[in-house]
This record gives sequence, C-alpha cells and structure tokens, in this order.
Amino acid sequence: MTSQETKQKTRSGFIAIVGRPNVGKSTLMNYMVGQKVAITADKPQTTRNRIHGVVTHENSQIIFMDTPGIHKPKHRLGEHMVKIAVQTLREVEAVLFLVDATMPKGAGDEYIIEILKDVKKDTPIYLVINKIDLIEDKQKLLEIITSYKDAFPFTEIIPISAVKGDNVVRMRDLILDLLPEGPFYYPPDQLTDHPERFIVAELIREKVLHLTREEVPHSVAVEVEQMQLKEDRNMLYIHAAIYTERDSQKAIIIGKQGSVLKKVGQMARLDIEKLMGSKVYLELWVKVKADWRNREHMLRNFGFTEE
Ligand SMILES: Nc1nc2c(ncn2[C@@H]2O[C@H](COP(=O)(O)OP(=O)(O)OP(=O)(O)O)[C@@H](O)[C@H]2O)c(=O)[nH]1
Ligand SMILES: [Mg+2]
Repeated sequence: MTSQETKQKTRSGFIAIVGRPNVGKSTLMNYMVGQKVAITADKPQTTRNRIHGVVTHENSQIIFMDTPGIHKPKHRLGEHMVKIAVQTLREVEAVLFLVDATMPKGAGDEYIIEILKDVKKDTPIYLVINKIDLIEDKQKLLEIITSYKDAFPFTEIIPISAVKGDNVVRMRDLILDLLPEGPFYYPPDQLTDHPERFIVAELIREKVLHLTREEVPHSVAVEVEQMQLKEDRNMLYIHAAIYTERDSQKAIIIGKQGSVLKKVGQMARLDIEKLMGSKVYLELWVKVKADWRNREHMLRNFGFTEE
C-alpha cells in the first residue's frame, strides 16, 4: 500500500447518547458539534426525536445520535420518544450513558442500566458523569462513581461538564480512537441530518419551553407552514403554527396582550437569523389540537414516526 492510499483511508462510526431527561445530552452534542443542532432547556423531555450531530475531524467522522430522555411515558408521544432512544442502541459503535453529577443514582438510571445489558456484546459503554461544574465537594463525585461502578462494567467512567467543556475533548479523542475504518456518511461541512425547517421549528419550540412552565411547554408542537426567501429583499419569510392542547394553554402562550408570543417570536427570530445567515420575518400562530400527544395521526403529522 502506498502512503497516498493510507492517507485516504477514512474512519467513521455512530455513537449513541442516552440517559434520563435533562442530564445534558443535547448540550453535550452541541458542544461536540460546535453549533446548536439540538435545542436544550432546563426542563425534562426537551428532545423528542433522534438527532444526528456530525463531527468531522481530519480523516474521521463521528455521528453522535442525541436521543430523547428515557422516562416512564404518560402518553403516546412519550412512548415514541422512549422507543426511539432504546432503538438507537441497536447498531452503534459505542454508547455514552449520561448521568447528572448532582443527582444520586435513581430508579430511572437503574432502568436504563437494565436496557444497556441488552446492547450488543463488545460495544463500549461509557458512563459520562455530566455537570461536574456544579459539584464543589469532590467526595460527592467519588460516591456517585462508586454507586455506578458496582452496577455495571462500564468501559470507562468520564466526568465532564458539557456547558464548560471540561474533559469533552478528551472524550472526543477516546471516541476517535475506537472508530473503525468506514466511509464519511455526511459531507464534512454538514452538521446534522435534519433539514433547516426542522431546526427552525425546534428553535421556536425552545423559546416556548424557556418562557412557559409546568404542563404548557410539554403540550406544544411547532409546524413551519411556510418558509420562503424573498431574494429581492434578502429576507426569509417564515409562517409557523404553535400547536397546544387546550384553550387555557393557548392563552398562556399568547400572554397578556400577546406579550409572551411576542417574546417567543423575538428570541426565535434572532436564533433563526444566526442559523440561516439572513434577515427573518417570523409570523407565529397559536392553534389548539386537543390531546394531540395521544393521537397517532397527529404524531405522524408532526414527524414522530417509527424508524
Ligand atoms: N451546570 C451545568 N448545566 C448543564 C450542563 N449540561 C447541561 N446543563 C443544563 O442542563 C439542562 C438540560 O440540558 P439538555 O441538554 O437539554 O438535557 P437533555 O439530556 O438533552 O434533556 P432531554 O432532551 O429532556 O432528555 C439545561 O438547562 C442545560 O443548560 C453542565 O455540564 N453543567
Ligand atoms: Mg435533549
């Protein structure tokens, strides 16, 4: 083999990121990718789909698969979400099982560990202890490590901070080392599998998540109905509908004299402009679709299909 041929060999692999809701899976993936490809929020069940985050480094490509947090589902949407997460474990090069350093190992984590026992033999499974920036007493970290060590033979235990980036590059390098020879699945400049339309809808949903509380954020789905670039004015026109389940939730999302909806629009517009690199005109509607999270055809319509 000539040195030229050696040089052109590429390596690649799919890496699953799983864990309970709110532990920082999407934050970690965004940090790795270097751009927001998945929305994040200080609320459980933010991510609802599997989202690829592509990291191309020299002759290697890692495809991270961010997944919905594994939880006890209360409606069909939740069932879909958990199914997606569990299915992701089937064909991957390695698994990152993320936990929150500020929380002791609970029943939810133990449930996931049981699922991990069914992962194909010889697949490296890393325990990634996230949010270590919030831990002052290092003894606490040791206690967490011990409690997990006894529960499963993890390939390695890696404490990180996905927000600060502590230890994240080291973890990326560990993953790069285990990639087998394989093709690039994405062009090197592509960062995610979802179209811009999906990310736009997610960014709008993220703002609703940030600005509302309790059941309201979870009752929301966003559909981009129209997205059109008016070349002459270098302006992207976007019409999107925010679906919710009840009139009372609709009223909260709109807010007094439209104040909440206005804020959602302003914040989302800034993010979308950053993403698209053009000026954005964003028009939002709030609509009610009773019990959509339990209605199969609505779920399909919003893109929560079996894969
Ligand atoms: N302090 C601190 N906060 C973090 C860290 N990583 C994530 N967070 C915060 O934790 C919250 C949840 O983060 P997400 O990335 O949305 O969590 P997730 O695991 O994707 O959640 P789901 O999609 O609901 O399953 C957000 O408020 C993040 O800013 C970290 O390393 N340190
Ligand atoms: Mg997430």
